[in-house]
Order: sequence, then C-alpha cells, then structure tokens
Amino acid sequence: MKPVLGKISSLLLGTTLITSALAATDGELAKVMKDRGLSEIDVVRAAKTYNPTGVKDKYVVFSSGGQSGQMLVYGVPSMRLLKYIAVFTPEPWQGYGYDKDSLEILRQGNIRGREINWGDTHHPALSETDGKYDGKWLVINDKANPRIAVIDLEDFETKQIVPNPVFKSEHGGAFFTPNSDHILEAAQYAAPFDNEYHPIEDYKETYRGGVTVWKFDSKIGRIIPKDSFTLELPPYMQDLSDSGKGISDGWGFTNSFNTEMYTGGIEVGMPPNEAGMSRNDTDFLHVYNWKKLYELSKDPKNVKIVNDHKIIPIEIAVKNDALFLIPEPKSPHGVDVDPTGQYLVVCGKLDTHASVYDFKKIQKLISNKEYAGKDPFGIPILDMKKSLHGQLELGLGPLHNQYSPVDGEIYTSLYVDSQVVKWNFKELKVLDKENVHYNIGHLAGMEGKSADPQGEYIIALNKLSIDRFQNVGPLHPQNHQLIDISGKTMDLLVDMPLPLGEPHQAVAIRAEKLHPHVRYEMGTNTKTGEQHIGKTLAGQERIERNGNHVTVYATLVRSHINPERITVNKGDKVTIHMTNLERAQDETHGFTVDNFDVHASLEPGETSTIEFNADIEGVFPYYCTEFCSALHLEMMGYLMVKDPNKKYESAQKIKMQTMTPEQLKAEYDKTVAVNAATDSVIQSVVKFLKDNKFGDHKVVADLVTDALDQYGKIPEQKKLSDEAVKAGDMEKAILFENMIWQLMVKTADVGIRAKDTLVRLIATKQSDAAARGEKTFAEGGCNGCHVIGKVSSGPDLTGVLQRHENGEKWVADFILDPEKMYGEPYVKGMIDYFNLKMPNQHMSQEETKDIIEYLKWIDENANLF
Ligand code: CUK
Ligand code: CUA
Repeated sequence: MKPVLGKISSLLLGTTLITSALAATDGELAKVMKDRGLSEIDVVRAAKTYNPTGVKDKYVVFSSGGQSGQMLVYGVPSMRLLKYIAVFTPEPWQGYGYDKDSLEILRQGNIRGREINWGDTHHPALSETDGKYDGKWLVINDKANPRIAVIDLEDFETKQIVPNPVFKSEHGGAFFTPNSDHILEAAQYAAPFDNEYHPIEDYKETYRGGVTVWKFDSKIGRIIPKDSFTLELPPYMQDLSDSGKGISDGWGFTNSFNTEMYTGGIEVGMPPNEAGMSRNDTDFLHVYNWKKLYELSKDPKNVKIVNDHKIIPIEIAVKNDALFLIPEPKSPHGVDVDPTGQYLVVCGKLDTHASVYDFKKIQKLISNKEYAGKDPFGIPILDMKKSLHGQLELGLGPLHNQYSPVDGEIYTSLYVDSQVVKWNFKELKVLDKENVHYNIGHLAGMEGKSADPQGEYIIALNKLSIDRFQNVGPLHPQNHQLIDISGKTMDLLVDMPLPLGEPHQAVAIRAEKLHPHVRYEMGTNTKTGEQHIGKTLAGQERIERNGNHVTVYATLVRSHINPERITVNKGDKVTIHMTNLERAQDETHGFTVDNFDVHASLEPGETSTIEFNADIEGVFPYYCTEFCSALHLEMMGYLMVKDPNKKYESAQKIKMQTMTPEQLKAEYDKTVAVNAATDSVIQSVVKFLKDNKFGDHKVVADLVTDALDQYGKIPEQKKLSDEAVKAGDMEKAILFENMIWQLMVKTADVGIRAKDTLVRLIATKQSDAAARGEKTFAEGGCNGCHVIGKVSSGPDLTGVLQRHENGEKWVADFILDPEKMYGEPYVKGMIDYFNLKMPNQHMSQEETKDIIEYLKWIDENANLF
C-alpha cells in the first residue's frame, strides 16, 4: 500500500475500520484520484465537506441575495443550497407576490404609495437572547429602498416589511440588540428627512443622516413602528453599525464616511465624489446610547414628528449625553463588537490598519466629560488615541470582522489583498493569512458575530469568481469559499457559486437551534399565523356569487381539486380560497389558473387566496403545479369564462360507445375484488405495526397518522359507490370504487414506509459488514429477484443459510460461480420451479462475505420480514 493512501484511509474511515475496509476502498480510491487528477489534500478537503445522502449539515447559513431582493439558505460544511427566501421581490415558486396574502406583505413595502418590486439586500441578522442566536427570527435590510423585512424561522417566510419613513437610502441595518428588543438601521446617503425638494447647496442645513431604532416584539416577531424613532445625525454618510452587548449593552455604534460633507458635481467642473469624500484622514464613529434615547423618545417634548415618525434632534441627544463622535481612520467600513462587548474593531478600507476601540475607555471619557472638541453640529468628540486599545496593520483594504471562541481571536477580510487574516485584537498580533479568490467583502463565521462564536469555519463572500467556474457569459456568479479554521492555520476547502445576486453578508447558526415546522394547523393564513377567512374543510367546498364577485372555497388533496369546474361571466371578479387538506410532510400542492398570472404554493394545512378579474372569455385549465402523486397530472379543473352578452349553441352530442350492463357489472366486481385484496395487504401491515408497538416511535407514528388520514376517507366513497349501485348507475359506482383504490394505494404507500422504518428501528444493529452487504445486495441487482420475507421471482432468502449443510460456504460458492452448480439436484429443482437461473453477478470475495453477513442479520430478525 502506498503511504499516501494509508493516511487518507485513516482519515476517512477512522482507525478501527482500517484493516477490514482498506482492501475494499484502497484500490478504488486510488483509481478515482488518478482519473480525476486529485491530490491527497484534495481528497481530505472533499471528505471534510462531503455529506453522504441523508446526512445533514451542522450549520445553516442565511445569506443576503443582494440585488435579487431575496435571501439564500445553504448548509455548512456541504455548501449545498437549501432554499431561496422571497423577501422584497416576487417569487413564483413560493407564490410570493402571486397570491393575495403574500402580495399584501410585498405591498407593505410600498414607498409613498408606489409599488417597489425589488430590493438590494445587504445585512441579515438573527434574533438574539443574551446576545446568542435563538433561532426564531431573521431580519434583513434593503439598501436601495430603505426597508427592513422580518422572516419567521418557523416556516422561513417573510411576514413583515417596514419602510423607513425618513431615510432615502440606508445601509447600517439590520442589527438586533442583544435581547432582540430593538433593531438598528442606519442611513447611508444623506438626504432631507421630509419628502420635499431641497437644493444641494443647502446640504449642511437640510440633508441629514440618522439611525432608526426600531422597536421589535420578539414574541410575535413584528416591528412596532409607533414605538420606534430615529436619531437625527449630521449628513455624514453613515455606514455599517453594530449593537453593543455585555458591558456595552444599550449602546450603538455607527461608522461614517464623507464627514467632509462633500457634494460633488462632476458636471459643473468639481472633482468627483470619490475624491472629495475621502479627503480627511479620519471620519467619525458615532457612539449613541439607544436605550436612553428610547426612553427620551416617549416624551413628546423630546421629539419632532416627520412623516408621522418620531425624530430625536441632535441637540436633544447631545443635551442628554447620549451622542458622541470618535475619529476613526478614513472611509472605514465594518465596525464589529466583540463577544464580550468591550472591544469594537473598526476596519480602515482606505487604511491598512484595523483600530481596536475599548468601550471601557470610551465610557471613562464620557463620564469625565473629557472631550477633544465638538463637530459643527455641536456633538462632543472623544479623543481617538484615548479611546483606542490599539491599532494593527493587517494589509490592504480591511473590511469586515468575525470572531472565534478563542479569546482575542478575530478574522478580518482584506478586500484589496483578497485575503482573510487571522489575528489577535487584544495582543495586536497577526497569526495567519489565507488567500481567497478575488475581492472578498464580508466573511461569515459560525455564529461569529454573536456572544457565542463557534469557530470551525469561515466563509469568504467573494465579489468575483473570474475563472473559478464554467463561463456562463459576462455576468459571473459570486463565489463563497469555505475555510476550515479548526487548525493552527486556515485551510480553504471548497468554492460555491451563488447565482442570484451579490450577497453582502451572511449569518450562520447551528442547525440544532432551528425548529421549523413541517405542516400548519388546518386552515392557517401563513402570513398572519391566524385562521384564514377562506379556510375550507372537506365537504364545505362551494362557489358563491355576490353581484359580479364570485368567491370559490376550494380544497386540494391528493389528487384532486374540489371544485373541478368554475363557470363565471366575463367581467366577474374571482376570488379563490384554497385549503391544502394534507397532513403529510412535504405534500405541497401548487395552484394556478392558466393565463391569469396567479400562483399559490399551498403547504400542508395552509389556506391561501388568489384573486383576478375574469376579463377575457374562454376556457382556462387550472392545475396543481407540484408533482404531488402518481395522479398529479389529473389534479386539474377548468375555469370557464362566458360572455353574458353572447348566446352559445351546444355542439352536437356525439354518441359514444358504451358498455353493456353485463360488462359494467363485471368491471365493478373486478374493481371491488382488487380493493378487497389491497385492503388485506393494508390489514397485514397494520397488524405488523400494532404487534410491534409502532406508537413507541414518533417517526413511525407520524407516518401511520398520514396513512390513516387517507384510509379514513374510504367509508365516505364506499357510501357513494353503494348509492350509485342502488340507483343503477354502475358507471359511477366503478369510478367511486376506483377512488377507493386510489386511497388504498396511498395508504399502503405510507403504511409500507412506516413498516420499513419500524423494522429499521427495532431490528438488531447491523454490523458494518452487514450494512455493506445490504448495499451490495441492492446495487448488485440481487433484489431484482429476491425479496426478503417473500417468494417472488426468486426464492425468499430468509433462512437460506440454514437450508444447506455448511450453508455459508454453499451460498458463497453459489454467488461466486452459480453456473458450476446448475447441475446440483436442489439447484436444478429451483431452476425448474422459478423458470430462472441464478446469474453470475461477478461479486468479489469481499462482497460475497458482506452479503452473507447481511443474510445472517436477516435471519436474526426473521420475524420482522
Ligand atoms: S457591505 Cu457589501 S461588502 Cu453592504 Cu456590509 Cu461590506
Ligand atoms: Cu397536487 Cu400535483
């Protein structure tokens, strides 16, 4: 064996398995490496990120989706995309913006009465309890159209959008305070707070920046605008922000650039903004006591009202010792509070240094009223040197920071150098640097900005992907690179293209902290969490007309939509309320009416509404848009729009050939017999489940509930069938019997899944060899003829090892070279009986051994098959 493989194998398999498993993997692994040109380190990195099927990730990442106005969800370390969350942009898969209820959410984001259908998302934030992520709520900002959205992590849906009433642009949001009582949102490009025109010459007088402190009710997960306020700030361009925690709890910190208050004017011969806005050596870090300001905002004396929103003027904040400025290196970008809340790390962007501010020092200067001066707006300035713990040269273009669980350890992105630097902000020492692929913006640690960072990985959110992926045209995807930080030095593991927009920041949380549900209570309006006004249960389906408004109360369940025909007049307003009656996990139905630009996604238990004007005449199929069952294509109906001013002639009835009464009776009897046989299969499964106490296992019990849900619908259909027989309508009776068969098949489908799951849970534990054997048995095609526990096109193999003297050897010989034994009397008999010869599947010695171990495991559990 080559030494290289020895090392990898021990990494991959763990030391205990090496001896038995090596022989099997060694040759194949070497071949794959050779064929794909992989080095040892490639394979180790692959192993660190590979999730075998069914294995889930340890962390879940919520990434901003930049200009897509959405968010992305993916897993770490596998970097597999899990979902897009529709936020500021219509998204048809989820019905977002295409059904009435989600459209109402999207329209909450209207600005000055006008629809906005996109967003520029930058900074997601997870709700916190004691500064630690609690997995309940997610918020994100829109830089272009200043708004904050709230997403519920119970179902990953957007529940609220709140436009900022006074900002015209924002960037320093969204940041939760440590107990999620408030969300900070800082402006970006200064503009007048009111909605009027003010000449740019009046910039210093009438343009303003600010920080909005949104009140958040973390029980219901909603921003409460009337309890929120904005702190007026000078027209410096506010940038990123962070909320204090621990000893700095109650305080907020916001960077800025353009404290020059330069207003440009290339077109009138002025130097461009980029020159004028970065002239000074320093800009200002805004330090404000949001807790005190919040109390102040409750007294009308302290606020002025603009656009129905409370503003605390600069003077009031200054008078109450709640607002200060500290110089910071020019045009900074990130400001990030450390997990204890004592240190704030500010990155220079145009400076090669990171500056570490010490909140204890800041506090001391404030309480001694030791000011270095005042800015033109009268805001006290604290001395930079006296506020600093220290500075450290990191490299070119430091932008953003993430923390690790190691005391003092911090990771910073270097935009210009395209590097991640690991350093110690207490000892001011660089520890390691890792190259990333071109122009990293943010970086995401695992809970790396919370009070409880987990370390392990850092993700570099790179702006460019240049040559990393297949060329898909001049617009390239973004590139997120996963870096292993568990060792002494960083190690870049893998690249992931993100094809949706430019993610700015991402936040990662331990997956175990998320508890989303898989179904809603029946009839839920998922946008409000309450019972939907259109909730409809089976049997309540109906079509109501009120003037020219037609309201349909519909249900969807595998595999039909009830009603299946909706006839309206041209010009009618149509409202369709739909309830998905399913209880089974992942049984979503989609719904659209062709040509009307509507779509709803109905998760189990959800009720949703679509609305449209039937303004064109014609016949419009509607159908379920999720492949939900074998009869999904049949899950359809027709919307028929008649012109009330037209007369329609019925087309000539074509005489269809029909069956004779005898033929109908025969078909009815056959269908009933098939149903009886199917039912006995179901009964045997039910008996097995009961005998083996399925109720002790939650997963199985859930599946049984799903199965019984289907089974419970049978008596009703049977009644209808019997009535049809009585009325002499055999045609109809057959259809109802068919419906019963459909329900039985669905019951059996889930029931057998429940049985298989239960068998796995109660059977004795498989040895590794038996597990491999089972896989080989399936992949090698053995199960094409042999079904365990049952004679099928080959004999049942339960007990096969006992059927022959020296059974293990006999079976092994037979697998390895069946032809040789065709002549044996026993084998000959079998060949005659099944009219089939056991083929040579070219199993290796090892595989054959494994299969025998698997057969032993079957015998141990023979009673279960
Ligand atoms: S920002 Cu884009 S890289 Cu909006 Cu946080 Cu820094
Ligand atoms: Cu429901 Cu397809």
